[in-house]
Amino acid sequence: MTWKQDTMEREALEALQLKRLKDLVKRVYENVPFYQKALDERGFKPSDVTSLDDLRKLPITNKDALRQNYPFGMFATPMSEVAEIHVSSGTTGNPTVVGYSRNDIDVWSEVMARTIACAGGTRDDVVQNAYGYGLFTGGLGVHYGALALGAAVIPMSSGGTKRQLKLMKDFGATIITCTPSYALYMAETARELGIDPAESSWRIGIFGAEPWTDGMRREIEKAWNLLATDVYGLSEIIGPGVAQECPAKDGLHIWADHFLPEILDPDTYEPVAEGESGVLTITTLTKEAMPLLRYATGDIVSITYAPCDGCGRTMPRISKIKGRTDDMLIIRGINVFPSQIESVLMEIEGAQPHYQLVVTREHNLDQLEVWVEVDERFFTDEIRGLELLERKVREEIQNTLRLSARVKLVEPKTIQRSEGKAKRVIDRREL
Ligand code: DLL
Repeated sequence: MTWKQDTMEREALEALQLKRLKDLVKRVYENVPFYQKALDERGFKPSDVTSLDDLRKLPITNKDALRQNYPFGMFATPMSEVAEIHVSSGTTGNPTVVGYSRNDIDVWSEVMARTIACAGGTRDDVVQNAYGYGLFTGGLGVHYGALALGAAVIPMSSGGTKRQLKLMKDFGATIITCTPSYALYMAETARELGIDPAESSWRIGIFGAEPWTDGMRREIEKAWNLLATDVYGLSEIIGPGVAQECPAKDGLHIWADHFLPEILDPDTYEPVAEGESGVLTITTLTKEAMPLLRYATGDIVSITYAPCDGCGRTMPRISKIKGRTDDMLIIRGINVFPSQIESVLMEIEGAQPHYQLVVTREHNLDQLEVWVEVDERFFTDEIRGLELLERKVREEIQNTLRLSARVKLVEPKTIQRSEGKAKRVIDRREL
């Protein structure tokens, strides 16, 4: 099922975006002191928006602005209009607070319904929702979308793996929604319990909230015998339901009638050419309670405006997330994203999709240690097998990333499992 907006001609989409942008700039200017000040400083008035190109004249918003205006300084409506509040867990300082009006919840329901439909879901599906419910946006976002689509939703939340497996079977759930790392963890647990995950009733997985590669996708699809699709979103913009892959798996359709994307150079914030990588920056065209102008997500992607051969949707497609500006490790001057290492590992026979990167500094020199779980048989085989594999991992990382790393092969289940977002990097350098 598609929504009529999904297949809008580009011209009509841009006309709608412009209309919404004009209204948005007026609303934030009148209601959010932070934006009024930023626009005044630029000598820019809401009536100056005459084309989408004027977007470039608007200020960039980043996470710091949200933190500094904690808790409600960025809200554009009084609390009487606010229907729901969520929080994005930060590791330092104040968390980021996001507010939704009643209409924002309707928009969220719509974009999440479009998201589930884009993955191939219908009202006949039974959605097992294993994203965390609570302040995290994953649980309720998927929940609202499933309801709006007319599907049945089982509000599992994350964790309780045995119960997840039991209810999947007893209820005949057809869609699973959770982080990709939790999908792998559940497969492992199923096998331990003597359940063959490949016989599961799940036909589609809608996985996101953390980076994962196509190699990881293959592992999940093989384990669960389902179609694994990628869902992207972030609390500040709305939660899950910003962009979603269709079964063609050729980029994530971003719902650009609500979320206006720009891909910018992370240093200059100038636009990069179509197809080039940059920071995904989003203007929330329709949000009422906490609208944002040009929010720099920190996520690195490229974009294409070509209609999708797979599903016919015209909504632009972003690539899978290639990394984050703040996740980029600089090791001895070389820029490395954890996802690049994951891609290398996933090509190596015997390496498992459970890994962690440990960065230290010894004698003023950065050291990268790659811990990766390998098949059980390597530990029962002669030691030679382990040595050869270790060398292979080291060489492949060297060849692909021009980076020398120490490799530590560890036994299955050594690396900590996660029911939500996996922790891939341990940076012990005190920078
Ligand atoms: O993770 C919202 C969400 C819930 C998305 C469920 C998808 C499914 P936050 O906790 O605010 O919100 O984290 C947002 O997570 O900026 C990305 O860096 C990362 N992220 C989200 N989806 C993906 C994805 C939710 N599909 C941050 N691939 C974002 C890679 C992702 N990274």
